[in-house]
Amino acid sequence: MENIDDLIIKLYEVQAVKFGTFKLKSGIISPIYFDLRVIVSHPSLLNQVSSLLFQCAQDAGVQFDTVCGVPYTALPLATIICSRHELPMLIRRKEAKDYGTKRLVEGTVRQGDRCLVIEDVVTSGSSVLETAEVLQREGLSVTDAVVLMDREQGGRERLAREGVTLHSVVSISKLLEVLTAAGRIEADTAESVRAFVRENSTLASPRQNGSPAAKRACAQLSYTARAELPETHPLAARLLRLMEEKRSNLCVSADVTDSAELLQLADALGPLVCLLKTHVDVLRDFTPDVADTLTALAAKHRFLIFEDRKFADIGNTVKHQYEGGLYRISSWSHIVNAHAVPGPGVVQGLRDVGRPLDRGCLLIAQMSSKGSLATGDYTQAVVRMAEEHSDFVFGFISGQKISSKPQFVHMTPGVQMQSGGDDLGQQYSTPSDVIGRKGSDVIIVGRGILAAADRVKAAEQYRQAGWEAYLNRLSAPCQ
Ligand code: 5BU
Repeated sequence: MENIDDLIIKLYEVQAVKFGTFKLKSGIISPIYFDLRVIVSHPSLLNQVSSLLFQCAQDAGVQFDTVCGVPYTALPLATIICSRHELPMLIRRKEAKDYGTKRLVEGTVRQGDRCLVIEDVVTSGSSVLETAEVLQREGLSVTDAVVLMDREQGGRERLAREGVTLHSVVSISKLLEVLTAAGRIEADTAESVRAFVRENSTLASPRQNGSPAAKRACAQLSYTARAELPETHPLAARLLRLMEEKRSNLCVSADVTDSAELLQLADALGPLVCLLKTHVDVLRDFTPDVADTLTALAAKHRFLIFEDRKFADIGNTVKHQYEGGLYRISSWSHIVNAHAVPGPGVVQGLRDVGRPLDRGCLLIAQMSSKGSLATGDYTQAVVRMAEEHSDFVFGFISGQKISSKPQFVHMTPGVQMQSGGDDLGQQYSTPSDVIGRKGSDVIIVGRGILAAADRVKAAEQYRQAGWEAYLNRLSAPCQ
C-alpha cells in the first residue's frame, strides 16, 4: 500500500499526471491529463512501475507464458518485466502495411500460449482490445491485462465483455485520494475530476450520452446501426437490414446435388434465412432456369444468394470464371468469396465484373477445417487486403471476428448445435459460441439442417439460437 502511495506522489512530481484544462484528442475538455511517456526519463520510477505491474499480475494469480506491451509507452515496461523475470516477450507492430510480408507480432509465437498484455493507461479499453485482437489472430490466448492507471471510465467493463480481465495498479479514485491527503491537490480539484470521470464514462449508451468518447467506445452496434454507417458497403447494408427485419443471422448451406431439391429448400427455408449458400458445381442437372427460379425465390423470401465458389486464380482467369462458363455466377449470385492466396489481383478481377452489378465479395481469412493453413500472419494479411478493397469486399469467412471495423460482416461455417466434427476434418462450433463468444455475425449451417428429419424445424432452431446469441451480445450497455 505504501508502495502505491509513494508511486502516486512520484508520478505527480515528474508530471506524469497533471491537473488543469486539457483538450483531449476527442475534443473533450478534461481536468486531468496523464502522460506516462515521461517515466522513461526516470529510471528508478521505470523500475518501480515495472515491478508493481508484475506484482499486480502475481497477486491476481494470473497464469501466462508470454508478455506483450501495448505500443509504445508500455513497450519498455514489458521489456523490463521480461528481462527481470526471464520471460519470453512479444512485440506488436503498429505499422505493418504491406501484404503478407511484414509481421504484426515479432518474437516466437507458440499457438495457444497465454499472453499477458501490459498497458500504461486504460480509458475505454480500445487500445488493449486492439492489441489483444492482433495477438488472438496469431493464435495466442489473451485473458488478462495489467494496467498502471485505470481511469475508471468503463474500460474494465468493456474488456470483461470481450473476455479480458483488467488488473490495475492504480485507479483514478486512489490517485485523487492520495494526492488530496498529501496536500498536493485541492479537494475541489479532486471533485471536478470525479465529476468528469462520472460524466464521461465510455460505458454509457451513445443515445443517452452523445460524447465522442462514448460513441467511440461502443463496440456492440446492432446490425441496423452498422448498415447505416457511411463506410458500409451497399450490399452489406442490405444484408444487415434484412437480417434485422427477418430476425435471422442464419445462412443455410444448401449442399444438395439435385436442382429441384435446391429450389424446394430455397422455398421452404427462405423465410427463415438471411442468406442461401450454394455450391452450384455440385448440381448434376444445372440449367440457367435454375438460377432464374432461385433469383425469384430470393426476391420472394428476401434472402441473398451466396455462391461459395472460393475463387483462387489470377485476376484475368477469375473474371472469366465469375462471369462466364456454364454457370454465369455473377448474373445471379449476390455474394461470392475468394481466397487471398493469389494476391490482390484476384479481388481486382472479380471486382471488374461484380462492381457494375452491385455484387460483393467475402475474403476467406480462416477455414473451419482441421489443419487449415489460413492462420496468423496470413489471416492478418487478408484483413488488410479487405480494407484496401472495401469498395467490393465487405467481409470475411472466418471462425471469429477478426476485424474491429463494424462495416465488415463476419460469416462462420462449421456450425452445429453440438461442437465436434466429421471424419474429413470439418470442425463444428455452436451458434452461441460463434455469435456470442467469437463475435461473428452470420452462422453458416449445412448438415446440421440438411440431415434433420424436419429441415424447416431444424432451420428454425438454428435461426432462434443464432438470433438469441446476437441479442445477448447486444444486451451490454452500449445498446
Ligand atoms: P456443413 O454441412 O455445415 O459442415 O457445411 C459447411 C459448408 O460450408 C460447406 O458447404 C462447406 O463447403 C462450407 N465451408 C466450410 O465448411 N468451411 C470453410 O472454411 C469454408 C466453407 Br470457406
